Amino acid sequence: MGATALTSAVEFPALGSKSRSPLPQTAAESGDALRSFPPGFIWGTATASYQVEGAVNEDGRGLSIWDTFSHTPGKVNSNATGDVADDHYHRYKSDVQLMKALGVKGYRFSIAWPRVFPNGDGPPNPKGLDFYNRLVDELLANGIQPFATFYHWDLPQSLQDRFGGWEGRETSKAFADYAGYVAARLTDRVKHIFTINEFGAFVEVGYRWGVHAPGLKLTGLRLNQTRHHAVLGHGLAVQAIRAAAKPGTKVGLAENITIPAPVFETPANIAAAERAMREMNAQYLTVIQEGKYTDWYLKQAGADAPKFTPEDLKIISSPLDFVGINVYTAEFVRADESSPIGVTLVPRPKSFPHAPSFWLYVSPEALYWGPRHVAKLWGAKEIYITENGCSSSDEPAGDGKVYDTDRVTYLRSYLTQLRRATAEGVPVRGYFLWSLMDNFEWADGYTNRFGIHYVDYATQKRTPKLSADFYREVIKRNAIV
Ligand code: GBH
Repeated sequence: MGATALTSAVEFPALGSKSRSPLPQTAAESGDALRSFPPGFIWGTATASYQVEGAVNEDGRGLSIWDTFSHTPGKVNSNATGDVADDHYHRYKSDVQLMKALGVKGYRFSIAWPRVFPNGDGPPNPKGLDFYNRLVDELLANGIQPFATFYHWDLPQSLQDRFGGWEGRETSKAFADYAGYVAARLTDRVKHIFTINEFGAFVEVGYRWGVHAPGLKLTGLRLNQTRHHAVLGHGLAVQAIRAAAKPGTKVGLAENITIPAPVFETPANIAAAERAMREMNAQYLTVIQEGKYTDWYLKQAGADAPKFTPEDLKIISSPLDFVGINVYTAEFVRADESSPIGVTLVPRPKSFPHAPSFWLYVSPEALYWGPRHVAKLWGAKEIYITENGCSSSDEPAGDGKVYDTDRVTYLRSYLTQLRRATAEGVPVRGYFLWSLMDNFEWADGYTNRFGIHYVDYATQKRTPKLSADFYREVIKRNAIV
């Protein structure tokens, strides 16, 4: 296409007229008032151990439930595994350089529990932790703050075998011991810790739907008890981390809250969305923030309600320094007096736009309502967007570049909603884009790419996509471009 093809036949006489002020040249100039983020905002990228590291048999790493699951034929698209993934275990130094080139201020990665404790409990494997020591040092040497997640789903297989994984209370205890051990050794340099990534995903998808490891289909009391042990494990870990960490360490979590957004913003719909927020997250963030399960949840569960003690609830609701939320999509709701909690879910039409990941409905409003609910309902003083991003078909063009304009459009519209939140004073301190690079997308294998760097899995070559160029500009200007 030649440049002339870009010449519009339409004239805009008003733009040239002296009676009007000239239009800004760039979106960023169109007024920082509309586009920019608070000073010191932490722009980052995120990954998770099993999705990027590979090196599954190196330096004494134990088996995780994802090794077992991905090696079971039929569980993962094309029977893909994380055996090699992005080979980040060996390439972490050049991956840090990718981040440096973007200008990110923070990197959210996860620690593979079975590298540190190959059996989940018992003797530690110092060589496993050494990898994270090297990674953290490399990040700091390049001016990037490390943000560590202690559990992003790669549970040691041994805990699954002995205790049924999170079905057993023993796993919650083992998690706390592991968390304390790591905190003692990393918090001289790592100042932000997320205990667990996405209770609402690994429990529901792994233990209820059977689509993720360990591939179980629990119901009733067993499922509710598993949910309870997940939040209990979080609370025990918060206490263990506080006991072991250097002063100044901040602890939180990274939850994929279900985000009810008012289908349009009337006071009644907004109030309904706030009620829905508590109930739709009752088993996870709500009990963590409030120290009790909602009456509605317990009533619905009836005889299947989880068994717990008042002490459990205290542990689960141990105070946090910040709340991290992973934000992908929203659920639209409206006020409805005929519903017992005064709110109804508005159904989605088949035509509702979504990314190649079928579940990823494009709903930028989630990035406004998610943090706003967390701040308003629970008074969170610090919020991080611990993930946000989208999949795209991502085919390299003739020049080798990936022109992922869909991802750029997605990111810009979501960030516009996040900007609305920060402008209103919602205390969002940072944003971690999922993901730094394409990686093992769980049961989808390598099909759905979420990276802003394209990974050629045959050569492990990383190439910045157009979205990486976009993000670099956002970071440079601390503003939406
Ligand atoms: C995040 O989950 C994860 O933290 C991250 O590891 C992942 O790569 C990223 O998003 C992109 O997916 O197959 O029907 O059971 C986002 C929330 C929860 C969305 C689980 C997909 C599975 C749907 N995810 N869900 S289903």
